[in-house]
Amino acid sequence: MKRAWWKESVVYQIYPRSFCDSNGDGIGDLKGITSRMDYLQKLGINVIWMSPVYKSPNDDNGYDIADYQAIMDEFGTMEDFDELLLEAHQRGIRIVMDLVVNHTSDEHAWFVESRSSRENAKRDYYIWREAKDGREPNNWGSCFSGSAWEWDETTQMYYLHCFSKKQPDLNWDNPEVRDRVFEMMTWWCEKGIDGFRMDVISMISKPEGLPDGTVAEGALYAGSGMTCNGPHVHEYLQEMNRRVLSRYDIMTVGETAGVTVEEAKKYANAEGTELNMVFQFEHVGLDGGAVDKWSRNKIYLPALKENLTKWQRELAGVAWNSIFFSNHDQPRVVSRLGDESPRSAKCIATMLHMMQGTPYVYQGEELGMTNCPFGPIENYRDIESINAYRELTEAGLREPQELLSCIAYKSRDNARTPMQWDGSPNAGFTSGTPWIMVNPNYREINAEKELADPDSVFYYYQKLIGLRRRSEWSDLIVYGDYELLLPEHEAVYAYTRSLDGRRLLVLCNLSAQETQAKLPAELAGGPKAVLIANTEKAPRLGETVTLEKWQCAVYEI
Ligand code: TEU
Ligand code: CA
Repeated sequence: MKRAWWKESVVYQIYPRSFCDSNGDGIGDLKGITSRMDYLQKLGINVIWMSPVYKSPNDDNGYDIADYQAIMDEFGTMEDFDELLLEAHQRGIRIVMDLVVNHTSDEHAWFVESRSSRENAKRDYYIWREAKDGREPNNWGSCFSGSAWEWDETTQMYYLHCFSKKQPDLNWDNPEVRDRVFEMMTWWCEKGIDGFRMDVISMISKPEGLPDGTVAEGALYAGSGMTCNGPHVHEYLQEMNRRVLSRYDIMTVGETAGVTVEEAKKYANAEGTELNMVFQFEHVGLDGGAVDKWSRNKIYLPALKENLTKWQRELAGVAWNSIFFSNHDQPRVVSRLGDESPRSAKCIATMLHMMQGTPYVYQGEELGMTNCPFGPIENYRDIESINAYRELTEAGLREPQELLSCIAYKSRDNARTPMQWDGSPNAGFTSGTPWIMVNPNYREINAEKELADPDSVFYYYQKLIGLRRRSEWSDLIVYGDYELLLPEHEAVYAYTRSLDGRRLLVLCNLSAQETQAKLPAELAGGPKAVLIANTEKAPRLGETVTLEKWQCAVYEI
């Protein structure tokens, strides 16, 4: 297994809009992030991935970029960015930018030109089609409801937008588009950034002829799966790698919606001809509904174990895993897999952080921050939730109260409430009026309180990160082989990690009930060491182990 710094890293994702507001306008900003750099260094992470900070009208909170080489007004200035980069580097923390190049904002200069006339030199920077029988060119739906096509009066044609109508898809088949994107990426690399997280990068190559997709029972349009892992996607990423990525010591992670293990072996191949790793979404799709994500299904643990084990086994030695359950698009994992108790937060974290791959900690996850009781749809801010509520209720496809309870459980806004710094008004996030409601539990769950409590979720994450990055078990945790135990057990997630004759046993009772687990005889002996546990005493190992609710421990055996 080839060593690499990005394999030995722990990444912290910041959603700048909700992290820390330095000027009282209720919106997080770059100076706010810089002011919290010591907190991040204390946690022990060594890479920060920031969601987009570029100029944007914020139709999708920065994932609609109007100028890739300018900073969003609300977030500050390029000088503020340079200061943040320096402060991070001085602490040994690398900065990974969010690269959103499947689409731009409709306010980007390229699109303003492209839509001005059919003959404009930049017309083919985007995907324009004539109406078909007087309507949209195909039956694709936008991820944010409605058709994926928007009619443009000026030039009497439709343009494609897999997300909001203010996020027109770039035409990656046009070599000029690739040139412009690679020039911009080079500009950021020359500034000294340390990598890219690539937004929906699996969608940049559309299927030939843009054919209709299948409209699922209960849906209004064909899903975005049609656009994932398209015919030229690997060709374009290999070109990006040759022309930009391979020239810098940077880290790259693809957000590859719809990726399979087979595709991931190409995107994240060990030869390094494309990206270092990818985010897969099968595990966070296990509690989806029949048609879309709006359900309250719970994830069945054996199914989760089977899926994560597939990814651990299949990529071992041929590619590299990212490990996450939280980000700005996912509900809070302690509400989704746990019971919102600190002990369940630590148990989930242990299950994830002891696997092979690069772990990603999402802002507030290290505190055990939970989903937020938003209540009425008016309290939501996320375009995905608001549009889904309107479309599905107006079409009579979902009953409003039932849908609202599913939105409460799965909305991306659950991850976007302000970071809870302390028990002061607005959780210390802002001295102004926050752009989105603060979770009412901020007095119980906040960084200041947890920094004063040695038994807090924060210090548990600090210890987990320390074990991976700076301990005698680091190589074993980063590079050791993964082997699942007890595949059928409905409460316990147990696995081993092995390297050069040393072995770890990870035991997590991911349930609210005490349970027993039978261990293979050779694992039942007294451990050489207990690396970490979320209870005073780790469970005693034997043929049968009794685990309290949400109890976990990691042993060297
Ligand atoms: O997300 C892409 C994506 O797959 C999301 O639509 C995800 O499937 C959905 O939000 C889950 O409910 C990326 C960004 O992470 C997201 O924040 C952006 O809204 C989206 O792309 C468009 O840029
Ligand atoms: Ca601000």
